[in-house]
Amino acid sequence: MSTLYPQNNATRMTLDLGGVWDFRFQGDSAWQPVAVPASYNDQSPDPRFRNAAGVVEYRRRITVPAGWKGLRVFLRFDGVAHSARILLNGMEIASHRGGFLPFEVDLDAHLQPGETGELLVEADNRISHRTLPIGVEGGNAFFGSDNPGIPSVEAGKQKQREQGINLPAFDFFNYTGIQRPVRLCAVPKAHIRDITLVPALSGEVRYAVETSGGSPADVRIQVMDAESRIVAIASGAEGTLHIAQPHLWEPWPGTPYLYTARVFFGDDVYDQPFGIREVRVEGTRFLINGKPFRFHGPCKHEDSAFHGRGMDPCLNVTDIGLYHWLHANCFRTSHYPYAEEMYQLCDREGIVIVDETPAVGMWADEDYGWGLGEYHRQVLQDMIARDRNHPCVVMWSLGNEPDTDTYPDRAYDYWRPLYDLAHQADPQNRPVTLVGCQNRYDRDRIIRSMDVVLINRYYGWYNLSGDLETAKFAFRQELDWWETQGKPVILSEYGADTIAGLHGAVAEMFTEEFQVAFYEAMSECLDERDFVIGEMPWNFADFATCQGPMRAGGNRKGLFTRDRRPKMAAHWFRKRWAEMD
Ligand code: BDP
Repeated sequence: MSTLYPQNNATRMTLDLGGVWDFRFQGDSAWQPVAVPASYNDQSPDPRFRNAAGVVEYRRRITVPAGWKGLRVFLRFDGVAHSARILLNGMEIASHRGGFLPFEVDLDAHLQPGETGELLVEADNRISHRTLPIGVEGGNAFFGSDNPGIPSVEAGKQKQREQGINLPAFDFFNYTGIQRPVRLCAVPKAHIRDITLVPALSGEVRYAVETSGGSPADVRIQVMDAESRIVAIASGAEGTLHIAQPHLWEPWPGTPYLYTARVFFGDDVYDQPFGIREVRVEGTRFLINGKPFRFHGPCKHEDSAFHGRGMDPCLNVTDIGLYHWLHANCFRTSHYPYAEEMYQLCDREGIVIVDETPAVGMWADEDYGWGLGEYHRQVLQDMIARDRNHPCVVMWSLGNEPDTDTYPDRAYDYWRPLYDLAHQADPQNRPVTLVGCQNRYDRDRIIRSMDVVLINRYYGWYNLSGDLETAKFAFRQELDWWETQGKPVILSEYGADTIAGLHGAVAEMFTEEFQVAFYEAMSECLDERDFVIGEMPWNFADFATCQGPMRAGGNRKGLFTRDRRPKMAAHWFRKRWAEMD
């Protein structure tokens, strides 16, 4: 399939199929309304919307415009979680595994211009040891110690398993459904399939264009600057463009200058935005355009009221506005690739992204024996293919917090080929990482072998709880060890659950004062170390999780509440990061 984001222009057309669709749980007879794109889970008070595991059905009618004769017509799904089967007039025409990356469904053989058909999308929200993210059956999935060994509790867990209950092995609500846009698209029969751009600071841009039909030699390409002036031209399917006195794409607060590569091929045309910037690791430095870059910005989730994980441009713009307000310059797409519109916005706004696969929950996978590898490779390749032209993406994350220390050699053998694959698959050869959880860092082999070491740490919260002086002592001890490794390190998660409005003259856990004290303590340790090149507090905003004894209405580690009101810690970071600009 083509990885190009759908475009409307002189030769390409898209019809947005967003709106209210018919919806039902498979096996039900009645249909009810559900909005697309959005997670369905919060759209009804019926508890099945939040809890049921299995297949749901979405239905609507689609008509291919009569004027689209002679074109290639297809559907483009930006993300259906976690897997989808697509039926037209009762016949299966496609299926797709994985909820966070796009897929296309060709309609040419099924629906002619002028014809109408019934489109049915089956979405399956079940998660297991064979999906990414990972699910487990029964018990208290994310919150480990659920009274193991007690006969009556074990009997209860067995009963849950028999009921097919599946629970996330990860700490965010298992939002699902048609969460991203669906479009009906038309492109010329002979068309541009793919565009790869590899810019260098000199202004040389290597390019490759993949085409379908026609003769690839007929490709022409024009680069336009931000004022739409043509600054370079070339022809042929592969080659090099030369831009004189190039403007660089710089992270915020610099200028994230964007060029557009306009590609012509027969009747087709496609505008691919790009930025000129280089990313490199040198010693313990992370260089963007040759200058040391310090990452500072909270990790995110795609999460909000009503929409769940649904793509919401208003929310994206609001969030990135708050990143500017915070003087933040980055985030990690914890714990899955986000909707493409967010990367477009970050290209434009100069916010740097660490792009992560949905490989989360693999702490339950300590022996790596479930045969996920092939699928994991596919997801990694698809993510890189989708996102490789974005200047905002500066690093790939293979996954979050797998178990890497129970069997360090097996973990190494599982993750190292993925690391190599990421380097091979990315024409820009960005640095690659795997995010490590708080484990036996002295036993683990794989995390320390990454280009940049990303570690999640909860000193003072999950361990040494509330005792920030000792937390600092312990964290410093670990940092002493990392210092001997000679790698750049980013603290990629650290945080404290905080109930907005809960205060205390003494800074105790869950108060806003404690959250500030926690970040003060951790920052003190970070600021002493040159090899620490970034800090990514957990999390930007409070977010929904599955139920559990440690989650009061979700995860409360946000610097902002779920409706994006700043807690004291947001103000604290705003001051700290303003000084780093
Ligand atoms: C880390 C996970 C993250 C959780 C966080 C927490 O990477 O997904 O939400 O802990 O417990 O282990 O708040």
